Amino acid sequence: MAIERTLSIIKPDGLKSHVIGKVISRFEEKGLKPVAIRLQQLSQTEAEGFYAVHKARPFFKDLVSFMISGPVVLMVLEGENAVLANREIMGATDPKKADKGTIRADFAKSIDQNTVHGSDSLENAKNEIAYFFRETEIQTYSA
Ligand code: IDP
Repeated sequence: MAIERTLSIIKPDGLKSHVIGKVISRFEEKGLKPVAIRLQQLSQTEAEGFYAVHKARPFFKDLVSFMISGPVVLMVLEGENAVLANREIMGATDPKKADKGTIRADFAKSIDQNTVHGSDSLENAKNEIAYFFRETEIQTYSA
């Protein structure tokens, strides 16, 4: 089993519905350790850059507006197969299709306000972590 790091974001709806603690507990309970955490208001430029891969999609403008509608929690999660493990804990993009017990099924309102972001590959995780965190902001600690 490989120890990986992945980027997690608790989106503005997660802060407005006061589930930061519950979301982080889901990760910790499944062996994903937060090794960096920051609360941040993203600028439009930061949100557009982060979601640049979706630039041509019809929902891009609304996605960016939503992501800057309030602060987010940026986190680096570390653990065994962290990229896939995080995606499983998050659930499907559309909360209506997400399995029961996943973060999106339990806390998200809609596909465009779906509470969490998680990197979808190890390569993207590396780039997304570097987009928001310097290596010196990421800590290590054992169980
Ligand atoms: P993911 O967050 O599950 O990886 P992506 O396909 O990478 O899903 O899309 C990024 C984000 O864009 C989603 O989390 C969701 O908030 C938004 N999004 C994706 N597809 C749609 C859509 O069809 N309508 C509205 N928003 C969407």
